[in-house]
Amino acid sequence: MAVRDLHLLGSAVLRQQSGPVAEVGEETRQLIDDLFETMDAARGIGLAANQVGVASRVAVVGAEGERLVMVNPVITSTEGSDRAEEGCLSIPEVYADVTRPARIVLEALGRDGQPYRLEAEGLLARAIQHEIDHLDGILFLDHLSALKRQLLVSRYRREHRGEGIIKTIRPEHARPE
Ligand code: K1U
Ligand code: ZN
Repeated sequence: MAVRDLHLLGSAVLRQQSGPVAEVGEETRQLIDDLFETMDAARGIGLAANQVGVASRVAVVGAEGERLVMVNPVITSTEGSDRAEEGCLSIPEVYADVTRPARIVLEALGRDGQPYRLEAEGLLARAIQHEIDHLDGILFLDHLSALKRQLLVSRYRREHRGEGIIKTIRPEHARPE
């Protein structure tokens, strides 16, 4: 397993539509394991493959006691509406309230390649939606008004000037064992 570098705002892969996984083989299982390791090292609650530069429909979520693997995930139904704060490992130190469906039904393949169905709400539902957005090239900023988005992006660019679009997760950012 390995902690992979994170792609940050400005990297083209974050705006790409990720392609479906044809078969869950060794390469995909390695990617899944690395996504969990990178998510944990970066102290996130989710991570999509394109955030580590791989444009495949694979993402992981670690929230509310669940460790979810999502390969080719699809949200098949939604209900209600909920507003809460989100952040993104690809846009460090930027947070904003985002409105999303409150309850969802997810269908995806797991690490073993078997299909599963999951009903989710709360932070788990939010994180699942955030990660599936990533696979479609959508960032949480896209859910905000144009004015709010421009404000946050300008501030982010000012505060992270010259830092580049790839971030190596350094050990001091890692979760203690
Ligand atoms: O995909 C990512 O960029 C990871 C992202 C997932 C996420 C956070 C918040 C709501 C929905 C999805 C993060 O893990 S950001 C860091 C974080 O742990 C966090 C930030 C704000 C609220 C809750 C958690
Ligand atoms: Zn994100």
